[in-house]
Amino acid sequence: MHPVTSYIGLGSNLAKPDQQLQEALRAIHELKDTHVTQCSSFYASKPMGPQDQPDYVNAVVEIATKLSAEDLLSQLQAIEQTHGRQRKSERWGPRTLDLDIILYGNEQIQSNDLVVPHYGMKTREFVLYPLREIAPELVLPCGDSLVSVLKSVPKNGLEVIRKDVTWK
Ligand code: ROI
Repeated sequence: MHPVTSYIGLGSNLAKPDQQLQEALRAIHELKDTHVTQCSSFYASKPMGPQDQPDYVNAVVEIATKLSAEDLLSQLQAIEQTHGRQRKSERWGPRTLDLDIILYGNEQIQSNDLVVPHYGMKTREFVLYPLREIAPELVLPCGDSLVSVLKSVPKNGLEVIRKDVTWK
């Protein structure tokens, strides 16, 4: 299989979020048949959902992978688990590490456990701005350009907290 370019969203707002993202980045790079090719800066973002939780740290990484989308999902879930994510009953509550497949090549996928492009990507500033940093020319599978989508999404306080992130 030819490698596919995929974008993964990383988020954390518990237990040293910056460190959670850094470790996740290394773990993604070490996945079989997968390499990190670019990573955005780390951003501080206001929580979407309940406001009585800490601010998030978010980033987007670009990978080249030979894993199928389903295999990639299960590998990412395994990384979330080893980083101590506890799934809580509260909807949209705080989390130690969240890894979401934002895009997988130009594919549109809708299965029981996977929807790609990520259903929230077009409204989430903490996905779109980091993505623009590493893929400014991107066109989504629906045909919309990233730049056009961004026009209707304010930054909502999003700010860069770390540049020049490395993963090796
Ligand atoms: N809010 C922000 N800012 N960043 C996230 O990664 C994030 N992830 C979530 C919810 C709870 C929706 N809110 C978020 O899952």
